[in-house]
Amino acid sequence: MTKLCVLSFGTAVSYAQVSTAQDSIVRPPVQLDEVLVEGKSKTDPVFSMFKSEPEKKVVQSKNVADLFRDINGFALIKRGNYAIDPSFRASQYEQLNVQFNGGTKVMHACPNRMDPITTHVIPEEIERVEVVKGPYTFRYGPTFGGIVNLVTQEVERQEKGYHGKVNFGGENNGNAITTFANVKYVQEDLDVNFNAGYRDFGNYEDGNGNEVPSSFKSTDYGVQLGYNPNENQRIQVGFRQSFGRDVLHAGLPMDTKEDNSNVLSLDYKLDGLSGDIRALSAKLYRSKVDHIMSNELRPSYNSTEAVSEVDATTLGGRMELEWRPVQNLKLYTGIDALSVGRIGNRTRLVKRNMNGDLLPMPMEFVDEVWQDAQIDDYGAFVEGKYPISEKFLINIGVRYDLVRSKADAPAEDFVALYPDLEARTENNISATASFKYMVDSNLLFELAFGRGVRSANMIERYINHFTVGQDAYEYVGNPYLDAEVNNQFELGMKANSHFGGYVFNGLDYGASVYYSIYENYIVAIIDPSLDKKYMPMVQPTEVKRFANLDQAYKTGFEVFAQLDFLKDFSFKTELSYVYAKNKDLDESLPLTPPLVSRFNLRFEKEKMWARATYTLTSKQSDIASSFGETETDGYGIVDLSFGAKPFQHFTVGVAATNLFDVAYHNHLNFSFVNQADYGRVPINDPGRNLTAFVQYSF
Ligand SMILES: [Cu+2]
Repeated sequence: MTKLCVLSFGTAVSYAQVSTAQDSIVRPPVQLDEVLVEGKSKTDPVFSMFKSEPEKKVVQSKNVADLFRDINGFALIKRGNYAIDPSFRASQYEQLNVQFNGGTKVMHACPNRMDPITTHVIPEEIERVEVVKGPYTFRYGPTFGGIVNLVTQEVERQEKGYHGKVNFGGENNGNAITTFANVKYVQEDLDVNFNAGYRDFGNYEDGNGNEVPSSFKSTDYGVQLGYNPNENQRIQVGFRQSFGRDVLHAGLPMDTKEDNSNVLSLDYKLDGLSGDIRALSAKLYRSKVDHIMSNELRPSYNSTEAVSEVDATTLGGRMELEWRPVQNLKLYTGIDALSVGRIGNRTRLVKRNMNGDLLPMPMEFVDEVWQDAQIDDYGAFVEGKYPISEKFLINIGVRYDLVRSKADAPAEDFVALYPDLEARTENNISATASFKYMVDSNLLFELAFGRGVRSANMIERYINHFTVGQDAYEYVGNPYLDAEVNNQFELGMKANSHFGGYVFNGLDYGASVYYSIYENYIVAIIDPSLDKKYMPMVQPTEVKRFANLDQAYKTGFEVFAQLDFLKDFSFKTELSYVYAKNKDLDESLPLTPPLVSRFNLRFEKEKMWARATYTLTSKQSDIASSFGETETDGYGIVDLSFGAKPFQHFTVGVAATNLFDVAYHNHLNFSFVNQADYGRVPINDPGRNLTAFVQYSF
């Protein structure tokens, strides 16, 4: 009898699937997992959002900054125009779980983060940016501050046959050019996708007409092969390479000569099962980054020639099962692994003594940059979604991480500092519970708690007297750091209403408020017991060591409202604010962005679209003085863009960013370092930039 019930239930479910599938005429192919599923608010994690770039409405070639610019709550950490890291609600770097396509990671090789994950992809390739705003799901790896999933083109969703596009972009500020080509061939059981791009950016000028050393060249390509053995399975292999050349970093002591990366990934999905197990997905990947940087073009080259050659190898994978143990309970169980190994040295040729006199014989020194460090994380997770009632959904998840860390080639002075240095194992437990209350299809309330745990990264553990911060201090790692913990609470709502037959057609609005209690927050603090290793006479003469804070927290909110009017127009306003406090030092936590308000007027028709944005960034006076931060003035920036489809297959676009040529810098920008023409002042952002873009697609 029980069996029969299961059977008839199974039939009912598959019947339901068939009837929904009929709407789209053919059954959609199996899709690989992403963090969010469009239009499935019942399965998406709580407090998630995505930004998709409808490629037919494009007006300019993208850069990494553009991927995040319009997402409320995001800010950018810039070391120049190339090495740009996203920051979300004052969480950054490894505090954010940044990945490609539901789990692939590319870890940087450079101790100065000249090569973050965002530099190893063609921005035009990114079709969608998915965000989970806190530690509210642990299916995609350990998550402290949130998940950022960069989704490249999903070929399996595309129409059958040959497709492709070619585009060219030009920018007047910095004489930048970008080119990109894509060809794909999609069949029922087989698909191929090929991308290639080349970008050449010159130095940009700020609003005062000063040139900022920021030029770079990058060449990228990627191939992806998909095979669907039957309608329930998909296998996908991807390989991509990226070559950065001659990258100038205004805010770092050296420049990139070469940065080569490659990523190989293998994905498998088995879907549509009808027993207790409904789906299986698996992923394996390997990425490698080789990085060479030098100070050849910098003032310090006169006294010391320095070249660093560093490599990072990342290996990882995940396997997940989706279960339906009882009716309506969606249970996910899985394991994952992430292993990062880095090697490399800095070679210094000292040509002058401390008084500036030429040495008769230059002296060569070799410094260990990474001390052959390795960090492995093995995780297991269980997460369940259950509708308590039609409108009330609960999600509970737990995750365990075993983190192994070691340094195979520690420097002598590092061993002297940490005599008992050996491999270390940490056990981390993360957990989350959240609720969604769907009052009706137009009103949603969300409530969540998440405890996200992050073990220290390799810089925080093993860096040995390098200037890796935004300030000029030498930093020393601490292999015994406790993992930092984010206990985040969040409450939010989203609503929309549509009115027909009026001037105003619709109103969307939403807000969320959060509070994070941090345990063992990791920052670098001046340690009087340490002596400076390199150039001990040059200020600052103190040394910083990474340490755990006792008490710290952050709190903040995001609000948005969008009004649609006259059918084709919309006006959107967004606000994001975060306040962070380091109670131990009675100051803000570093890298806390100021209040940002954005006003956006948009016109959109099938063959023509335009947009005006006014972004008002407030003054930031809540600063982390111990981090070398200074107050940053507020500023307002106007951007305009216009695009059209004059003929079939062709899209053209023009845009003006920073229309009024305002000279400004964001609070999170790095300062100039080791530059002939600049003292240690924050790097200004680009002044007015006029861009043009053409795209042919078929
Ligand atoms: Cu570097």
